[in-house]
Amino acid sequence: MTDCIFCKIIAGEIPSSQVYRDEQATAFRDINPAAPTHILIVPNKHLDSVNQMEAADEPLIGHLFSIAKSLAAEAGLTESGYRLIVNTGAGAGQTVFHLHLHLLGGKSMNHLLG
Ligand code: DGP
Repeated sequence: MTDCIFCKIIAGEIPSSQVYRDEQATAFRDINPAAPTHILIVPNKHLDSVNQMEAADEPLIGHLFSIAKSLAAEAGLTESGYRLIVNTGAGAGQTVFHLHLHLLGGKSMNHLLG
């Protein structure tokens, strides 16, 4: 999508602190980190949100979680813990409408969501 900021990051048109890339997905550091480790893991193909995913996207979405697991391990978070968040819809706090998985860790987090 031409007006999607994450599509532009994936295309290299907007700089980002990229930490992972493969044929299906890209991961980069959040511009406004909410924790010492705050990485966004995004599919390279545009999906507005989970609402737009179809059954055929299940392997892709699962792949995002596998990347999150690996990046969490690289960041030393496997034992200390980390949080994965997928905001879906403006009412849930989604501000960028390109599906993304937040990987947050490196600080103590409360059980309840804010
Ligand atoms: P959400 O609220 O779930 O849609 O999260 C969107 C996140 O995207 C938010 O934490 C800030 C981040 N973000 C927005 N614009 C940019 C950008 O241009 N670069 C990077 N690296 N992150 C961005």
